[in-house]
Amino acid sequence: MKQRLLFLGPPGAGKGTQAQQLAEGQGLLHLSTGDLLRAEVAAGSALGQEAEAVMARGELVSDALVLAIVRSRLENHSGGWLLDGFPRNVAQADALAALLADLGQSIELVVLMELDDAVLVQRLLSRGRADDNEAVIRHRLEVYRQQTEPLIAYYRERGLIASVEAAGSVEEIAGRISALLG
Ligand code: B4P
Repeated sequence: MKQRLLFLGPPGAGKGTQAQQLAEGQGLLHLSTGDLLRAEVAAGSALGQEAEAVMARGELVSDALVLAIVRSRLENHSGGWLLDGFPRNVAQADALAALLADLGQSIELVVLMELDDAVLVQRLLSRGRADDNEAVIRHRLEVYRQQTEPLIAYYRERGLIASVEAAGSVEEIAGRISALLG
């Protein structure tokens, strides 16, 4: 089974939900930059204070900050991993490629979770996290279209993308994903 995975998709597509379940089942390191940033905010660290206002607006935290978090986790880990919510733009994807080259590793598959905007907005509104009000959700979708969506072409050119329809129950979607992993 593929062991070095990246989950890509709009906010609310269910990346975190599926990534957590798959990582637990397969014994992979689950690296969610969103969760790691929220943990820093909760701890009140200097990094968290820098990230908090940016996240509340639905914008992307600085590449340098996110990269430092990912680098420290991947450098100290030897098994498989699943990156969830990272990279979020082409600069982060290039930095990840450089980091993986340093570590002598490579991405085996990019799982692209696809879902209609109307369903995304509904899911996030019912979750109700601090950054889940309608205006901020709409802005996060715009940021996704402008900054993250270009990664679909980026990874498609590298032959790594596999798309998954992200509508349906959590179990149905998990089944579709595991069918892709071999
Ligand atoms: P993230 O934490 O990555 O969150 P997300 O994209 O909003 O959600 P995700 O797709 O993981 O959906 P989930 O499974 O939770 O980002 C939050 C913020 O952090 C960003 O806006 C940014 O500011 C910052 N950030 C993170 N990474 C960054 C980076 N690399 N660079 C810069 N900034 C970064 O599911 C959503 C909801 O749907 C949940 O309530 C879930 O229970 C529900 N759900 C899931 N699957 C479902 C299903 N099949 N049916 C019905 N509901 C379902």
